[in-house]
Amino acid sequence: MKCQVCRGPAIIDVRRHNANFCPEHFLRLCRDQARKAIDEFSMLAPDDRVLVAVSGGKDSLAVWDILGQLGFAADGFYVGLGIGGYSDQSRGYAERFAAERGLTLHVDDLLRDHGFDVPNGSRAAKRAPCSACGLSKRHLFDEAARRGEYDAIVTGHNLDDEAAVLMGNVLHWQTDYLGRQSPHLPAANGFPKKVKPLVRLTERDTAAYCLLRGIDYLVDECPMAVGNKHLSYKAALNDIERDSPGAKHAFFFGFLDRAADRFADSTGETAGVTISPCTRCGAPSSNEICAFCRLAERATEAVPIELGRTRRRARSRP
Ligand code: Q46
Ligand code: ZN
Ligand code: ZN
Repeated sequence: MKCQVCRGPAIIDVRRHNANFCPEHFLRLCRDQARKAIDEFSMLAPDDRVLVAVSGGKDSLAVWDILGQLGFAADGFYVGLGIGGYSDQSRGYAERFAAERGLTLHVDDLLRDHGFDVPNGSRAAKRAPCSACGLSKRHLFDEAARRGEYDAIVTGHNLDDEAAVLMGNVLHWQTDYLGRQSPHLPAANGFPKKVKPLVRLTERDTAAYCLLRGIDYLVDECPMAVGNKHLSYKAALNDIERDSPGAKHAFFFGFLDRAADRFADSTGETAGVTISPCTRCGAPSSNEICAFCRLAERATEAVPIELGRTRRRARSRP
């Protein structure tokens, strides 16, 4: 197996490109694909201040590393979700990555800073754990970006993630979600810009990238992901990809090229929804009290509060 660029010994095959690569040229491919995604979707300006949503897993650490290699000034933001040992370990990986490279990592913690965690929040609000978790992370990332005056939030979502989400949205004809399924959501209504530079890379690519770059990441999946429908969509797409290399890419980028525009009018912003500041926290919301504050209220009602305990804000937060 020879590298398609230098004809030296290859260590990885990338079937959707019908090519093999040596370590050096595989790493270059990953950087080039991220650069291409950034340019193709006008994700970032060279002087943008970037906040990376970091989980301690391979995708978020890979995107943080690639952004640095591409010359962007990027800080990280980690949210402790209170999911037992998984959260403790993931925080450790995120902190070590930042410390070893002299990068700035801001840390927020749901229980410490907001009085609840994902398990008790989801129980109290009668929401699936991933629903309570996703809502909390979106809110806290948005708030961190606003507080720290960052221009963009970067997430490590890759092609497998985006194709699986697209499959779920198509299966259920979630037209409002289809209208927003873009790797670049521009800033609007007080929400910061959100971009996904790894949208041209797969999970296998980012795992190989981390291995080759010596990035230590948390391999374990979140224990609360069990039963998450996206995992079954990913498995189905992997089966299709095995017989049809490039199918995932064609599915997702074909949608963006040929169909996404048709759903643009289905998004909340153009469907007559008014956005105003949440009366509790000031975050932009379509309700008087934003979804996060409502979740926090229900979740903290259900949690016995220790006497003398005050909710405090972390000094390290931006
Ligand atoms: S962390 Fe949170 Fe994921 Fe765990 S509870 Fe679900 S959404 S699976 S990215
Ligand atoms: Zn090579
Ligand atoms: Zn609020």
